[in-house]
Amino acid sequence: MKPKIVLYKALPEAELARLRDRFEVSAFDGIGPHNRADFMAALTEAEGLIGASAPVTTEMLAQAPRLRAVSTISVGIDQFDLATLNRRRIALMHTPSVLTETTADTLFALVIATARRVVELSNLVRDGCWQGSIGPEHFGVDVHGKTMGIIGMGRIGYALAKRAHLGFDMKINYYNRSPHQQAEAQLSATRMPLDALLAEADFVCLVLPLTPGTERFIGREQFALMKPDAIFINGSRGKVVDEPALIQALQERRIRAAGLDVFEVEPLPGSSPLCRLDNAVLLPHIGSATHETRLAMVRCAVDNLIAALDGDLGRNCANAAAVFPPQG
Ligand code: 8YV
Repeated sequence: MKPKIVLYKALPEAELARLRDRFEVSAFDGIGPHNRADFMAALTEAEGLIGASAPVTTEMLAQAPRLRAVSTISVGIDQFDLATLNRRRIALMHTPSVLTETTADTLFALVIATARRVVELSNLVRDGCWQGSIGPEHFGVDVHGKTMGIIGMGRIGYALAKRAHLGFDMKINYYNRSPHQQAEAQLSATRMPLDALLAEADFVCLVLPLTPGTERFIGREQFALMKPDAIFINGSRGKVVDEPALIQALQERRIRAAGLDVFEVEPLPGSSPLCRLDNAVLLPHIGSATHETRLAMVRCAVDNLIAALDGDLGRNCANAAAVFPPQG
C-alpha cells in the first residue's frame, strides 16, 4: 500500500510521475472554494503534503491526523502554522538551495529598473511620446559606486551584495541579527544598526523573512530616516512593510522610488494607489520565477518529500526548514 499524499500545486508531468511512482497522490491545482471540500477530505488519510502559494492553516492540519511531512515549493515558510507542525513533530521541508541566485537577479533587476526609470521611459516610447533627446526631467540616477543597505544578510541578501559590490562597485552596509563573516571578508560589507543603514543608503533592500517579529518592520519612522533620493527595494514579503506608509512616502516624494516584488495583498489589486505611482516599479512576485529555477524547486521539493516519508530526513537535512522529528 503506497502512502497517501496531497498535492496542491500543478507540477510538470515528469515530477508528478515521480510522486505517483511512490505515493497515492490526490492532486489539486491550488486550494479554493471550488475544491476546498475535496482537499480537506483528502487530508484525512494523507501522510504527506506538497505544494506552494497557499496558506496551510491550523484547520487543515487538524484535518490531517496522519500527516508526517510537508514539502513546500518555496523558501518562505510564513504560510504554515509552525506551532502546530512543531507540536506534532511534522517535518517541514523547503527549497532554499535552488532559488537564491535567481531571486538575487530579480532584486538587482529592480535596482536598475527603478534607478534608471526603465519601465516609465519604456512606456514613454511605447506611447509615442519620445519627441527628441531625453532631458533632465527624465534622467535617472547612477547605480555603480553607490551605497546599498541590505536588511537581512541571509542567502539571498549575500547573493545580492555580491552582485552590487563585485559587479557595480557598490558599498555594502547590512543589518542582521548576527555578523556575516563572508560578506565582511569578501565584500567589505559593514554591519550596522538599522537607523544608520537607512540614513546612509542610496538603495535600501529588504530581504527579511516574514515572521511574527518582522511584520511591518519598515514603516513611517523608517521611511522618514531614508535619504530623499533613496530607492527602496522589497524582495521579502509584503507584510514586512507598512504599505500605507510606503505609499505615502512615494506620493510625497520622501523617497525617490520603490521597486516591489511583493505586496501586503497578492495579487495586488489594480485599485491600489501603488498602481498609479510613476516612481514605483511593480512585479507580480516573480523572485524565483524562471523556467530553470522553478523546475529545480519542484524537483527539490519532491526529493524532500520522498526523503521525509522514507524516514530519512538526514538525506536532505539542508532543506529542513522549521521542524525536524526526533531522529530514529
Ligand atoms: C515562491 C517565494 O517560490 O520561495 C519563496 O518563498 O516567495 C517564491 O519564490 C513562490 O511564491 C511560490 O511558488
